Amino acid sequence: MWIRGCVEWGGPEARGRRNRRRSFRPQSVSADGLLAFARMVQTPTTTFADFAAAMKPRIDSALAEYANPGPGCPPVLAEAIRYSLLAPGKRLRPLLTLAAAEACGGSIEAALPAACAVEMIHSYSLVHDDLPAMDDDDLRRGRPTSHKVFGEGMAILAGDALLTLAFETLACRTNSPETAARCCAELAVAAGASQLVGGQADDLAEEGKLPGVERIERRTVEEGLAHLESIHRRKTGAMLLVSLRLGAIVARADAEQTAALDAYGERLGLTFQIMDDLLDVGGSEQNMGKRVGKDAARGKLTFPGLLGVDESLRRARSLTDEAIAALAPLGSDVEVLEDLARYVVERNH
Ligand code: GRG
Repeated sequence: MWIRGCVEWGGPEARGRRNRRRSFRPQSVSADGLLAFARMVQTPTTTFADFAAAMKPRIDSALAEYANPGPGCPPVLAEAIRYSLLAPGKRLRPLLTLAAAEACGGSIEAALPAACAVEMIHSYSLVHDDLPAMDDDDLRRGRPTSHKVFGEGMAILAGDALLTLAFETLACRTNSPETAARCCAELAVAAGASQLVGGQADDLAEEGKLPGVERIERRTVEEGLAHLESIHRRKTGAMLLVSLRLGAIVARADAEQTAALDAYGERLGLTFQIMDDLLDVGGSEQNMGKRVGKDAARGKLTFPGLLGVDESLRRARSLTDEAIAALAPLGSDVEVLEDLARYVVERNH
């Protein structure tokens, strides 16, 4: 099962899409659409909320325990690593790992190192994404970004250390060497050049931030959508999907269970990104803990920009229904994953 995943994810999806300019116009968003969106994001869910409330302290204390570099690590580097990793994030990816492990009959305890490893990669990607050379942000998780506090050089190094710490955590703390090796291989592909990093590169190219790489000209909404989905399947979706797959590996899930989680994860990833785009339009900086309204200001390729708020919401809801339906082969132990999918489409941060 994991080999199938590696082959699929390793495809050269990103190649050959550069060197042209894009030319669609972002849509403006209607006040009614924004109002419906604002009403919707106020509805909290319970089952996932209970699971998250119980699991987040365990995730946070495991992260704090694992992120203790040895004596060779300069104190300020250790501080920068812990500053970003232990900042108050939603912990969505580790929660996915734990919920997937549980849905496949595995134990939370055994899945904790894998859950922390995905959060480490996620944190590194946020630290690097916030740098001036990338998204250039000064606020993340309600706090000044790493480079604002520690300087650019130290923020880059903290990100590098988090990336390698993820693999050290998997290799040294997972129960069996075989499970550790499978998890490392899956995570390396998801975080690598064809997925997370490749999606980020195409996203930066889209914004004209990679000198020498021209933006692609897309004449139709369909072309824009296909490119947008391709970016987000890699940049955002791959890490959500691998979070589920690591839970499945640790729980020794069978092929049918893994396929169900894949189908769920692919839809969840796209929904997450649509909502992220919508929250950039209609969310609040206080709830999000980061700047909002940046996408429209930059004329960025986004779902609400291409489809409008109403159609983006309709798609997110329909993908959520599909994600929940995809869980059927897993049987009855899927309430948390079902509710998590609803949370993603209802979230306000
Ligand atoms: C630097 C290789 C590299 C990749 C960066 C993470 C990322 C790729 C970009 C961040 C920009 C962004 C807003 C992406 C959209 C989806 C996303 C990853 C949002 C942040 O994840 P949350 O909402 O954050 O789960 P918390 O802080 O709650 O963990």
